[in-house]
Order: sequence, then structure tokens, then C-alpha cells
Amino acid sequence: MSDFQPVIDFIGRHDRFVITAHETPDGDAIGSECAMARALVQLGRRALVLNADPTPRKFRFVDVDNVVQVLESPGQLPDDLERWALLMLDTSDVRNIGQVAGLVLPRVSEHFIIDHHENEGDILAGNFVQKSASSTAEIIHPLLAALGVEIDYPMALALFTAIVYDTGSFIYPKTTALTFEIARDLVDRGVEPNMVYANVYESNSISALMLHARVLSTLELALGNRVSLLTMRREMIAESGGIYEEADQLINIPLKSEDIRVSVFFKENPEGLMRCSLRSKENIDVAEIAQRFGGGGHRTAAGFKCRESLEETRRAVLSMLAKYFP
Ligand SMILES: [Mn+2]
Repeated sequence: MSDFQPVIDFIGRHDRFVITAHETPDGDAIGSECAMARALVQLGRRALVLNADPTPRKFRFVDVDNVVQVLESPGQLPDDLERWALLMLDTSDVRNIGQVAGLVLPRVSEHFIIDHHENEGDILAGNFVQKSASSTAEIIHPLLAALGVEIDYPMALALFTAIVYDTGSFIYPKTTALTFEIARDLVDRGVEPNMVYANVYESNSISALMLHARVLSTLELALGNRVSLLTMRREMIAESGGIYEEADQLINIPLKSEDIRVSVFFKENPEGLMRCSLRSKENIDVAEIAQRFGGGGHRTAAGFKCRESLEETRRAVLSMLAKYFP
């Protein structure tokens, strides 16, 4: 309980909160925000959820109160923003919250971070970063108990979805007995795991399937078939009619081959911004590589925004990985 005291004090000091999470929000970002917003309202506070990017279609079912908005213009912000506090979830890097960093962060009275990523630096003030947690939702669940919040069905659904997403359905390395204890509690509160699975993993469009076919056809192998590379160009998104986020799980496919130890996925969004995602098995620390390029993440799952050309970045990533495959 005492671990949470700084967060409890932060919530005690304020009555209005802007909640945000990282750009291109994922299941953990959206689920954590929805649960936290509802919990704050239960505690008699006001909560405004503002993100840099839209909620992916497959996660909209957890936003039962329809509270998650995209911050597009300063007109959406309350006039008395200096009386509000900012709660940043699922990222500890202010470069990773898009326009919220410029429009909200400088004006609020205080901000606080709840996160589980292995990023270095850029933690400005109060924070609760637990790198061992499988997900931000896994931190929020016991926090809600410490705050005296009664976890209702919408909060349970949001937290369960967040955990399912961030643990790859309870299989990624940070999945622990605590993860299952929390999941058990959430199922006790009415969450149906198959309903969550159907929404998150069986709700893609046909255009997503066509996009997957194109991206998978770019597969290349490097470093003695230990490293795989996938590339999604924005033309592939346009030609297939798919959506950028619909490709986010493809990075896991090469890892199904026993020999592949690292999966690298270059993905260009419709605006032309190229990101690089990295996944690894065993002792290969891809967070370290992502940090060298200004990004971050976890030991086995990390990413960064490409600042150099695709060819240069690709060469640099492969040369950093080469030490693992002498
Ligand atoms: Mn997360």
C-alpha cells in the first residue's frame, strides 16, 4: 500500500485530471485510460481522456463511456487547464504523447506517470514506474484497491483487455502469478475472456487480411537466419484499404520459427513516418537497441521512430544485432 502513496497523494491533491497515453495507443493504453477515468469519476473527480492518435477500432469496445478523445485543437481543452493535473499512462517519455506534450503538459499544475516501460530519462516529476509489471493495467488494478475504488464491470473489462493485449494473451515474459491473480479477479467481476478475444483478435477486416499478405511477402532473413525483417510501406496500406494498426501483430509471426531470435518490423504510417519495432527471444535485449535510436520499450519488445533513411537504419540495427550472432 505504501508503494502507492505518491499516486494516492497526487490524486488527493487534485479534482480534475487530463489522462493521456502514448501515441498510436494500444490495448494497454486504452484499457488503462478507460479504467482510470471511470475510477476517478467514482472518486468524485473529473477526468478528460485526450490522446495523440485515435483508438484502434478493435479496442473501442472497452470505451463504454465513450470518453477517449483525440486532441486535435486547443479548443478542446478546458479554459482553466492550469487547475487540472495530467496523468500519463503506459509511457514515461514525454516525446511519446504527441501534441499533448505541447498543448497540455506546459499548462497543467502537475503531472504524474504510471508506466512499466524500460525507458531512460525524461521523467520530469512524480512517477510510478514498475518495470516488472506485465502491463500498466497490472499496476492500476492494485492501485484502485488502494484508492478504495470498487472495480465495476466496465473497469474490469478495460483492465482485462489491457492485460490480454500486453501479455500476448498471458504468454509474454513478464506474465507472472500476479497477472493471473488479477485476471482471475477481473473474470470474477464478469469479464468473459472469449468475448475479449473475439473483439481483439477476430475482428479484422478483409482489407487487413490483404494488408497482412503484402507485408508478409516482404520477409527477409539476415545474420544466418537468426533475424527476420518485415517492411510495411504506406502504399501497401493504401492499396489494400487496410489500417496501419491492423499490422501490429505481424511482428510475432517470424518468431514462430525456432531459428528466428529477433523480429524487426519497419512500418510506415500513412503520413510517411517510419517506425521500427523489435521483438526478441531469450537473452537479446532489444530495449537497449531501441534506446540508442531514441526509443524504448521492454527487454523483448521495443521500438523507435526512424530518423535516418530506412536503408541506413536497417544497416545500423543489423550491425547492433550482429554481436549476438558471431
Ligand atoms: Mn503497456
